[in-house]
Amino acid sequence: MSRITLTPRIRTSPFYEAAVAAGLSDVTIYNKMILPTSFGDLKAEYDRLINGVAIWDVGVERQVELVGPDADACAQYFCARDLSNMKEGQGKYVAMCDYEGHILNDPVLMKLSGGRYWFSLADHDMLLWCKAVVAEKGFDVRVYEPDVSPLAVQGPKAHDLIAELFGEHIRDLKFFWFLETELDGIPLVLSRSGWSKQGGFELFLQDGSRGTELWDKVMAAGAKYDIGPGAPNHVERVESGLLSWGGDNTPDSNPFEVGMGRYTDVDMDADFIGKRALKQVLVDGIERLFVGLIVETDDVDVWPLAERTPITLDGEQVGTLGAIVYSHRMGKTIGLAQIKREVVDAGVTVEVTRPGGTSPAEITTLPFL
Ligand code: THG
Repeated sequence: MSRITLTPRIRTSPFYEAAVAAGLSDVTIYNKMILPTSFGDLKAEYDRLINGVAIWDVGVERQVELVGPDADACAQYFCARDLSNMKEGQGKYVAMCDYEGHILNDPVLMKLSGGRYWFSLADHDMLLWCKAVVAEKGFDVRVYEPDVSPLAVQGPKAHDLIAELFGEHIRDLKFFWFLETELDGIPLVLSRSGWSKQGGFELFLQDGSRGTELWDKVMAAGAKYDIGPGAPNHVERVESGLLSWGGDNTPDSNPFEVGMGRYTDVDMDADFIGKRALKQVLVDGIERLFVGLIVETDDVDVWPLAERTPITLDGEQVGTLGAIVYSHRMGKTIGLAQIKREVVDAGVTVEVTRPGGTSPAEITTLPFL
């Protein structure tokens, strides 16, 4: 076991001090920031997410803001999803690709008032990419990282808790829609979103000096629901088939190979980065699919997976394993993988390399639950 040395190169979020005070035990690095991963009892954190309500510091979901006369056109140029019907107050899950059609990120894009957009990003250097493209294309927009830090409140009791803090009207908020609001003078955006399928919200704090204050208010209101600290839950997200960009996929993956085909509109009128390459992918055929695996093993000690491992068929590599967990609800060990299309279509049993050994695995569709 090694420890992480904090330095000014690695940013902490406005909720970091509150998380440490709450007993933070494990962290990882994400977007060059500290991402909490556990408070010392992974099973209790899982149970709280499935049955109760949990609070997560996800300040690592860094924002890139676009603002200016060309913001609509610029946002569209970055996204492989048709944004023409997008409304203010709405978020959409989008793929951002490079010119070869490889996916660079899978953010939630939010359309705010005043012609602003936020890319709420997964792990990559997207501010650099966005600044370069905007400058080269001559879009009339400002691109920068605003003072915004998401705090997730997830689980079946999140709705009652958030209704108590913000009012009953929040129950009408549709999935991925949001309100620009405040909590006792703390400016924030309240969004019905989050990296779990258990329901919940994200509070996008807009004043980095008030992280502990916001955390404490949510904890105080959540006490009667037995709220507790947690982190983006690896087991639940595998069960739900939610993509972890950069972990589940190889760097040369296109959106069709990470399960984002249904959010990819190559036939729209507007141009976007990677459009020509993605059209060609559909002509040539999609080579790999993002699938679930049910792994035949009694060894439940399969976490963490420190690197993607090969998946083989008759000794030949046919895919890569990106995640493997023991599912408490299924009572099975399950994984997420990219596997060659013809192997998926054949429905055969493959062999996975996992922490501790190799095991046969059956291919299945996502989500598991
Ligand atoms: N919230 C916010 N920003 C984020 C994440 C988030 N940035 C990083 C990362 N998570 C981005 N990745 C995802 C992946 C999946 C989903 C959201 C963000 C998600 N997907 C649902 C699904 O696939 O079933 C719903 C998609 C849909 O119906 O449009 O929720 O969590 N702010």
